[in-house]
Amino acid sequence: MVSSPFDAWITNDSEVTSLLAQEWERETTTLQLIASENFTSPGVMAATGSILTNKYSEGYPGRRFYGGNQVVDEIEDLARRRLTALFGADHANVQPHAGASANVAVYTGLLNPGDTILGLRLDQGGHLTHGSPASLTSTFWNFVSYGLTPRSDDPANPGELIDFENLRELALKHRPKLIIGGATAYAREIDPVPFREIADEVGALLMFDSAHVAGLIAGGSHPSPVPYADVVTFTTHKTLRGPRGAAILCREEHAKKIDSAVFPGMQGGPLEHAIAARAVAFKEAAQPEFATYTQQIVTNAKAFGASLESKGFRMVSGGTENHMVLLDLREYDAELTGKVAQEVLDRAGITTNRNQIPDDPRSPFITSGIRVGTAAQTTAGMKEAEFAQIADFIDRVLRGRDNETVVASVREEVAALCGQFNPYANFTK
Ligand code: DSN
Repeated sequence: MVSSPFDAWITNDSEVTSLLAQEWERETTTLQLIASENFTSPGVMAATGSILTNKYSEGYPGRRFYGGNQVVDEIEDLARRRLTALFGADHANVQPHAGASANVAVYTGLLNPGDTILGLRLDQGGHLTHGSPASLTSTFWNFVSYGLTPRSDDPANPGELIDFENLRELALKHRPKLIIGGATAYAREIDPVPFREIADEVGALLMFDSAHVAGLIAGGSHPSPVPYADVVTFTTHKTLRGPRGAAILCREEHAKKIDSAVFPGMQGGPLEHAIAARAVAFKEAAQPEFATYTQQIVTNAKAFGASLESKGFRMVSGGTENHMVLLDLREYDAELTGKVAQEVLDRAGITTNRNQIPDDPRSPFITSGIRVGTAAQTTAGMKEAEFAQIADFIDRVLRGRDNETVVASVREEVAALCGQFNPYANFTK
C-alpha cells in the first residue's frame, strides 16, 4: 500500500491513516480527468494542514472579533495583496469557503431579494447558483436563463456558443439588476466585452463566475473579465491549482458590501489555514512557469479533443479553447449514457464526470455526455502524446465495456502511464 507523506502525523488513528493512503494511491495510479480538479503543490497541502486550523478570526485584518490574530492578519493581508496583484483587481475577499457561497455573497451584497438575475441555464453549461431551480438561489432571486446558439453542422460555425442575441433580448425585456457571465461546462473562450456592453445598455451590474478558468486567466491563456466586470468570483482549486475554497474580486465601490455579505452576512470564522494555502497558490500562479503550464493545459485539451473526435466522439461547441472537452456521446453510441460511461471508465482507472449536454433529453443523473479536463494530468507532466493515448484508452474501454478483460487490461496500462507521471514522485517523508 502506498503511504502519503502526512501519515506520520496521524499517530493514533489507523482507520483514517489507511483511508488517506488509499486515496493517495487512487490519485497517483489512476487518471484524474475531472475538469474542476487539480493536483496542488506540497506547499499548498502543507499550509492546508497547518496550525492555522486552530484559530478563530471572525472579521477582517485589523478588525477581528477575537484576540490573537496578529499573525492571521498578516496571512490574510498577504493573500489579498497577492490576489489583487495577480489579477489587477481593486479589491479581494479571500474568505468564501466555496464557489457557491461566493456567488450567494455577491447576490446578497449587491441585490435585494426578488431582484432579477440573468444567468446561463444549467444544461447549457451554467452553474447551479446561476439560477437552477434545484439551488436555493432561485428561491431568493428571480432568475431568467439565457442559452447557447443552436447546434449546426457547419464546421466554420458549429453553434452551441453563448447566444448574445438571446442574452440581449432577455436583458432588454426583463431589465435584470445583475448579469452573470461564466460557466462550468463550456469549452470555448468567453469574451467579457459583449457582456459589459449589454449590462451597460440595461443598467445592470456584471458578475463573472470564472471558477473554471481562473488559472488560465492568471496565466494569460484566457481573456480576463476583471477590467469589465463589477465582480469576479472563482474557486481556487480548479485551474488555479490552489486549495479547495473561493475568492471574490471587485471594484472598490463594491468592496464594503461584498465584505459585509461574506462576513457577517454568510459565514462566521474564515478558514485561515485554507487562506494561507491560497496565498501559497497565488504566489505560484504569479511565476512565469505557471503561464507555461496554462498554455500546455490548453494545448493538451485541443490535442485530446482532436484525438477523441477521431474516435467518433462529438465535441459540444465544435471544439475547445480552454481546459475541458464536453463530449456528446450520442453519435459515438446512441445507447451509451454519461452515467454508464463514467462508471465503466472509473473501473478502468479513468476518472471523469457525467455531464448534461445542451438540451439533453436525459436527466442530470443519467446524461448524454461526459466532461473531461486536462488541468490535473498536465500538472503531472503529461503532454499531447499522453492525451492521445488517453483518448485511445477511453475509446477501448467504452467499446469494450461489457468485456472485463478489456477494462482490466486498460486499467493496467493506465497505472503504467500514471507511474511515469506521478505529480508527487519527489515527495519525501
Ligand atoms: N462542481 C464544480 C464543477 O465540477 O464544475 C462546479 O461547482
